[in-house]
Amino acid sequence: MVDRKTNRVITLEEYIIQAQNKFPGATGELSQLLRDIGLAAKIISREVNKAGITNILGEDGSTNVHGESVKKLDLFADSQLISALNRSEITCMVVSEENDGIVELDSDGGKYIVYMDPLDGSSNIDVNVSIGSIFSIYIRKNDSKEPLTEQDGLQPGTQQVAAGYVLYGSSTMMAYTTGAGVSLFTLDPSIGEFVLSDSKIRIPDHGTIYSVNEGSYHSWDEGLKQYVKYCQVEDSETHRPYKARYIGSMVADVHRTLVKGGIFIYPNSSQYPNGKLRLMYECNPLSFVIEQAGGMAIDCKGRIMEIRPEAIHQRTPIFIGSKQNVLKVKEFLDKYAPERIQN
Ligand code: AFP
Repeated sequence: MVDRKTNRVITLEEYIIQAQNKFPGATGELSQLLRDIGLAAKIISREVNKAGITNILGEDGSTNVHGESVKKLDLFADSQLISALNRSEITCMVVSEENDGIVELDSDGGKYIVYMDPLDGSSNIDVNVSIGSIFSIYIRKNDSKEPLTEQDGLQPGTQQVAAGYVLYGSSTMMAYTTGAGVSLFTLDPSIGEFVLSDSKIRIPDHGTIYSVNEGSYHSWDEGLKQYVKYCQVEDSETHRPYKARYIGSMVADVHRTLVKGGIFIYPNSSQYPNGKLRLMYECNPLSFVIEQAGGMAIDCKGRIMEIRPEAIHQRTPIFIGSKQNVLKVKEFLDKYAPERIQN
């Protein structure tokens, strides 16, 4: 996108400052935090792009808090983001997929709490498929003189002050929201800057793509099985059969859903009774982005962002995407499990 007055591209830095100037009382701290994340994202993007030609690919031999093997780039991304956030001393605490407990930062009264999945979809790294970083920002509620605990971070997604993701794909893109729509940036490698691609991206109300790991079909609830059958039936009026697309990197699957519409699903199943994806650093931030773009995100019962978290690494089922598609899957879920319906 080009600035009409100056006829030149708008960088992430400029955009953040312009947005901040619209709020005369703003301290500039949230803007700084977003710029810190943008800087770390550029460094991670550079390493992701040269992963195949350095010795950075592959597993480092350890496992993370969920027992999954840790890839070297995961650790690199984790440390880059933490040190970028540490530098400006406005973030008091980070919760990361890569760390079991909370990570306290060297801030003197810093009020922000950042959740992040530094490199989501990392099992795709070795096969050169898109991966991403996800972030979610909250304000600390209790007195900054009290010692920090996990409780400080256990806030529902509706309390997020900003959230977003960086997608390392055929190009590197960053999308974020502060609750006033979703802005999308593309990294221009020739100038080393994120430049504005869209300042108010909207998800289509209805899409013709469904995205779910169908290999797990037999472990799903009946409602979901019936919904997927519905997606596969021919019906010209509703543009069915829908296309099936599943990358296995939530950021990439949700980004496609944001741009093209449709639905991404990671359900509860007999294998994962509470779903697999993490509420605080995968589902809440991406739900905030999708809702701000006009879409919807629910678990089996209600809105993802209204779930009261009980643990920092909690999991949840998720159905996220275009409004009409999410409402339709909800119809099927409710029909086959009416006891779950929330009033
Ligand atoms: P990894 O980071 O271990 O690759 O997991 C990716 C992820 O958390 C999410 O990004 C995907 O949507 C989902 O897991 C894929 O899970 P399945 O392999 O079970 O389909």
